[in-house]
This record gives sequence, structure tokens and C-alpha cells, in this order.
Amino acid sequence: MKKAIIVEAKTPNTDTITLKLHLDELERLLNSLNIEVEKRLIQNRHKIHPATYVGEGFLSRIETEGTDYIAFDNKLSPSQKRNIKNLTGLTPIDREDIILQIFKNHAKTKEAKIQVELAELKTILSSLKGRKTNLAQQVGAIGVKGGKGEKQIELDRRKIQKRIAFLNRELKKIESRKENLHKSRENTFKISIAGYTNAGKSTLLNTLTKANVSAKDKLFMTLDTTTRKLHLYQNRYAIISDTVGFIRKLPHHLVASFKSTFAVITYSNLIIQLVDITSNNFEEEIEVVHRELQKDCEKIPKLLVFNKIDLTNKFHLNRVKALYPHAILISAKEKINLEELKETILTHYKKWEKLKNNSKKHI
Ligand SMILES: Nc1nc2c(ncn2[C@@H]2O[C@H](COP(=O)(O)OP(=O)(O)OP(=O)(O)O)[C@@H](O)[C@H]2O)c(=O)[nH]1
Ligand SMILES: [Mg+2]
Repeated sequence: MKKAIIVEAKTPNTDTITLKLHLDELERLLNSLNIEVEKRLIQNRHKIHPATYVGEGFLSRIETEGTDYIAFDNKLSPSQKRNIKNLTGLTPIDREDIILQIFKNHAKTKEAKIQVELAELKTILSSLKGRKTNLAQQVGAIGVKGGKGEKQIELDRRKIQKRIAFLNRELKKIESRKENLHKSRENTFKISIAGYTNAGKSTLLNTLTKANVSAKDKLFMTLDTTTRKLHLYQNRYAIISDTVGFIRKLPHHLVASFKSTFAVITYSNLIIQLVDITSNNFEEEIEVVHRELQKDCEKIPKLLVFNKIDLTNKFHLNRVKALYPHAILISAKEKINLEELKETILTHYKKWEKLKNNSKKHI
């Protein structure tokens, strides 16, 4: 197993608790890559060092024996990476590199693979902008070894641009097929399960529809949406989709590449915003997802649903109930309180059906 040290700068306006929660998350991201975190080193600083992020002396004193990576929660510039590597001998990886690599490892379908490659190439391209350094120094630190890395190294800017254009064309083909699918579902009640990564979205889809989506305690297990039929009552059905998870500071190029995958949420008539009640940082997680959903889905009704209540105690449960009185509390895995969720879905379905019938009458 590869090993990493996490390094962070604590500036006067950083809150200690938030910092800890963010580094906890960074550690989970690293664990999703099978990288073990040996220690966290935090330097109190007035501001971030422009050349080395933390102080040079601080970096040069780090014990590096047996360690492979030096990981940072914030984005590092290519020159910061170079300097840090020179001072420590460790390979620097930042949050974006880590998330991108997780996406790369988990991409299974042709579409997801294209999307990840596009994001990766765009990241390389933007780090090459205005620089004369060669690719070998720029490419994603984690994937650089072995055949793939060498292949990447050979690509110059032009080749990258050509490849991006090709991948964009391929993606367009897949997207137009998807677009047609969305259109054909105009008269169907569409639900999507959205939420922070690892909230239990795939587990809920599996429980509600007997789908067979892989659900694991790893971040970003799902990179493709799966859609299934959900029986409501009599001969009424909805379709329900599992979606890609959100995370704070999701790399810009990944968001852009996965736009069509996230789009399934924008087409839905009801969004289940699923929250992991056991997360120490669920309030910020709700906020991150809420902010994303406000962008294109402001008008779509949303259900706030807390999951994994089988793992929590009464005290915490009551606290959440008091904080979010309209939320539904379930366990997707242990099938607790799913009836309330289904009934609420049904209420929304009936409202939607009524609106649809009324609008037909007016045509
Ligand atoms: N105890 C308990 N575990 C749950 C529950 N729901 C999901 N889990 C576990 O939480 C982990 C994540 O579940 P997933 O369904 O993969 O979560 P997800 O939101 O689809 O995650 P990503 O696709 O990675 O964004 C898995 O190990 C599940 O078994 C629950 O109600 N109770
Ligand atoms: Mg999933």
C-alpha cells in the first residue's frame, strides 16, 4: 500500500474544526485510492507561501522515509509542485489530482472514460498555458508511472488539443442519444437521487427497485447514472435515477466533462437530496449539494432525506429532526422508514399528474 503525508497551512482565518473535517475528507479520498495516510503536518502561517505553499524549512524537515506522496487539500500550481518535490523528494498531489484519479479508476463505461480523459487533458492543458516546461513535469502525479504516463508524456499541446476535439465529438454522439431518451420520457414522472458522495444513493436505488448497482464504502463509486422503474400504485410508475455524487471543490474540468451525466437531475420532476446522517460534516455537505442544485434545478421540488439512521443514536436523531423538521429519516440498507419516503413520493407524483392533466386541458 502506498503511503502519504498530508500537509496543510493554517492561516489566521482558518477555523480549526473545519480544517480537521476537511483533512478527514482528504484522508478518505486518499483511502479510496488505497493510499494510507501516515500523518498530518500543519504549519501555522500568516499566509500561503507562493512558491512552496508552506515554508521551505518546514518542508525540508519532514521525515520522508517510507512515504510516497505529500498531499494537499488545496490546488497547487505546477511550480509549487516542482519546488515541493525538490525540497522533499516526495511526489506532491493536490485535491484535484486525487479526485481526478479516483474518477479515472472508477470509470467503467465508454462515456465515463471519455469524460474523465477530457477532464484530465483539459487540466494538463490549462497547467501548460503560458509555460515552456515539458509535459513530464506537468502530468497528473499519481498516474505518471508506467505505460500510460509515458504515453501522456509524448503528447504535446497540439496533440492534446486534437485528442480533446476527437473526444468531444465522441461525447456529443453519446449525448445526443441521451437527449433523445430524455425527450421520450417527457410524460413520465422522473425522480433522481442526488447527494454528497457516499450518502447511500446507489443503496437506496437498489433497495427501492432491486437494481444491482455497485454500492461500496468508497468515494465516487458511481460515475454513471442508472435508471430503473419504480412502482407507485396500481398501474402508475415513475423512473428513478442514481446520480454521480457531489463533493466540495469538485474540480472545474470534471464538472464540465460530466455535465451530461449531471443533466439527468435537471430533467427530473422530483429530487431526493440524500444526506449521510453519520457524517461529522453533514451541514456543509447539505450546503454544497444545495448550492449545486440551485444552479439548474431551482424550480424542481426537493425532498431532504437523511440516510443511515441505523448507525446513529436517539440524541443525534432528535437533533437532526429539530434542525430539519421537514426531512425524512431512513435507512436504505436496513429498510427503515421507507414507507414514509414512498408516501411522500406519491404525494409529489399526484401533484405532478394533476398539473399535467390541467395543462393538457388548456391546450
Ligand atoms: N449502515 C448503513 N450503511 C449504508 C446505508 N446506506 C448506504 N450504506 C453504506 O454506505 C456506503 C456508501 O453507499 P453507496 O450506496 O455506495 O453510496 P453512494 O451515495 O452511491 O456513493 P457514491 O456513488 O460513491 O457517490 C456503502 O458501504 C453502503 O453499504 C444505510 O442505510 N445504513
Ligand atoms: Mg453510488
